[in-house]
Amino acid sequence: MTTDSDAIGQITTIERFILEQQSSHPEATGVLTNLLYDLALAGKIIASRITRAGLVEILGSTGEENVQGEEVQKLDQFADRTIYRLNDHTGRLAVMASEEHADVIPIPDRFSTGKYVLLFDPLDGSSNIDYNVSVGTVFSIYHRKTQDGPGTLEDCLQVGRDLVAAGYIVYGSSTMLVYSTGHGAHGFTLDPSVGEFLLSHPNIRIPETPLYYSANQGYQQYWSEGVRRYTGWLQGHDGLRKGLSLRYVGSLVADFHRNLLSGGVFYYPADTKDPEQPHGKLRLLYEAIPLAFVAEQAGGYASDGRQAILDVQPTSLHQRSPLFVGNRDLVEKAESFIREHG
Ligand code: P6P
Repeated sequence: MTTDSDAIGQITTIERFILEQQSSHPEATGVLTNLLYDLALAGKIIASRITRAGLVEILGSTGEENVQGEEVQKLDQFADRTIYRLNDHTGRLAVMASEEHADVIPIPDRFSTGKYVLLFDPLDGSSNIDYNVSVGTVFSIYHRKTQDGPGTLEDCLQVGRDLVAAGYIVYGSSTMLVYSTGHGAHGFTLDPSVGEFLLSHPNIRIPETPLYYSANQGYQQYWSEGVRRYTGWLQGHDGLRKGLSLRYVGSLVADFHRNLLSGGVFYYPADTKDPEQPHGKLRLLYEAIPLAFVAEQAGGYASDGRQAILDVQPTSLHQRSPLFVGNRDLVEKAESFIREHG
């Protein structure tokens, strides 16, 4: 006979899940586990503030500009400070880097340093904040490369293949945290009534049959011939396949997350709209690489149009990169169009 308790699906908090993952690694010391806990806590705090954004007069810009030359939204600053304040004193990190800071963020001298490096985009898509469109936090975690003392830029400029963990938090109709430590991609949904992230999407696999393509076709005139032909192919213009539907939120984490669960491809290609930025708008270190890691862990793939994002050697903290990410066959098709037509 099935009792009520049998009928209820397993309820696993992210803390329990991370601990269970740690237990399968005898060498684990718990430092990474605690680092992931604190990122989940940051997500809860940021989610709480975003949910109330319209009520606490936090909307709007601070009037300042960040290193990207973009207006800093107050929620950007709040998210950035929240992640920093949860991690500056724990002794787990050698150094941090954030989209909101021009240089690496050192651990204050009064605190000890640790073996991990944390890179993050505290609130991606922040230009959408005032319109109540989903935004997100993206993070990457590496082992430090330098031996000891304060972490350096070298510790931050690592290829994605060397990631220890990466993930994102999407603040949408619900708040979800998706992360991977290289053993699959797993999704947790925040239950605000108890303040817990509960396992809702174990072992995410991108569906083999894609539904959407996501790109800002308003800039099509600035794309290469290969990318324009690729877009036509996605739309079914060659008659060989049914066209995909276009879905584009203009918030990377929201677009990525939807395609990860529905199947599809997101791309922000190199373009000629800004001669200063020939490699497109997205940042390699704390946007493309962590999302590429999650995508590959879910059976997908990410490319800059010519090579795997996870194989690109970063050379500067805020460098930009073209990004094609989603179903492997769709991303590889983009590479072949670019190879053939530029
Ligand atoms: P566009 C948001 O500002 C962002 O950095 C990403 O979240 C998003 O994918 C992209 O820019 C949207 O850029 O040029 O299409 O408005």
